[in-house]
Amino acid sequence: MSIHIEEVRSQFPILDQEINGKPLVYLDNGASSQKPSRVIESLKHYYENDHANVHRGVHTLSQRATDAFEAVRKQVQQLINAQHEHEIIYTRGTTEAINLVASSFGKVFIEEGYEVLISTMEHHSNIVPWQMMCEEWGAKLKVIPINERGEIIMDEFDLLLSGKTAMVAVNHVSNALGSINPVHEIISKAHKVGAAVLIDGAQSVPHMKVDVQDLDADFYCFSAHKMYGPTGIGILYGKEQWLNDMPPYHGGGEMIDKVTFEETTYNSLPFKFEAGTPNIADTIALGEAINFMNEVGIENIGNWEKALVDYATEELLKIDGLRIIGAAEKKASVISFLVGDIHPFDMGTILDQLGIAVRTGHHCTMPLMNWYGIPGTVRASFAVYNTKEEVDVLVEGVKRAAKMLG
Ligand code: 7TS
Repeated sequence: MSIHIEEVRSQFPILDQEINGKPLVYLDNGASSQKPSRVIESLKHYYENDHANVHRGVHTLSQRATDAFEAVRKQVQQLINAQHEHEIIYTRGTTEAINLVASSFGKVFIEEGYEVLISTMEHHSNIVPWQMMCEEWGAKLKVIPINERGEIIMDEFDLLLSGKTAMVAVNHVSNALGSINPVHEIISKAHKVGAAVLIDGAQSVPHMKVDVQDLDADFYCFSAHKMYGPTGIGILYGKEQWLNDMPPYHGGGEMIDKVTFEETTYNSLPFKFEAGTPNIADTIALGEAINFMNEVGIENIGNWEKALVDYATEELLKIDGLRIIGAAEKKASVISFLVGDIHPFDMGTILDQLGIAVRTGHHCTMPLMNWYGIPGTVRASFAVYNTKEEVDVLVEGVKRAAKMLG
């Protein structure tokens, strides 16, 4: 099977518009992807027909909402091949998922002198929560170096790993460079010294098949809004044993078993980590996003995007003075670049005039940009609905902007 691009595109109403008098070319999918009609309609259908609070009513609407809400947990379990449904925790997104782990894991498993390893190419949301955790418990944050191509240097990782390593937290795919990291190897090496591993999958789940059991990941996090789903809902996968041994993150309704003024006992998984009324509508709509991805085929999505990245790389490199930041051997969905000494913001502004949406700046990876000694990049990031014609528009746009600004 391959991609029927017109059929795929026609499912995304937002793409069919002009920006500044030019057809929209949306290449900011790393920040957030657009939504197919079925996701948008799911939100409307839910609020028009099924809305009530979940897990607490005997009435029909509450049961309907609960069934639809819980059915998505099963879909997510299948999407990433988790062993148990209760290992899927609903969060607001990747950021909240990482904060949950850093906070709860830290309380039980981090002591003074322990170490947490992250890589040079982490998103701020996979840096700051660990800094906060280390500060709180007297642990040390260490950074795994990368090479100029934007690849983790595995020999350096080996040197950093020790009996003191309690947690290794790295992304599966870098949002700023597109590098696909060897997480399988990272996990197996970390486990040999008894460390847990959290994988930030915000940029991988939308583009490739992920199997958390095959990876043997302890924690795996991602956001619905980067995978054709709504904002405000994300997933924390955690191995049952870890989640059982970790204390709750937030206190409140839903996460309790029994409450007295003296003492509270906690609900079982996954509810122990889901205090308060959850994001019901967006969770249900995430189910439609997963249906969309499964129907197109996750491998087809990845292959199509790879073809776009390869084509764009080839064509962009023909432009005088253009350099691509991040040339990892294995790359997905992202191209970051600079042209001469043109500031990324200026380039982005002219591209917007031409209807082309890219992201410019540090992409929430300031330490990585500092490492490269650059203020930021222009980033084109692809989704399944992008076309080769759009790559051509980008390339022409960059040429034009370079001429104007150069
Ligand atoms: N981790 C990675 C690798 C990301 O790319 C992002 C968001 C996050 C974590 C945070 O996800 P959130 O859904 O909780 O915000 N990345 C980007 C980006 O590249 N441009 O805008 C957001």
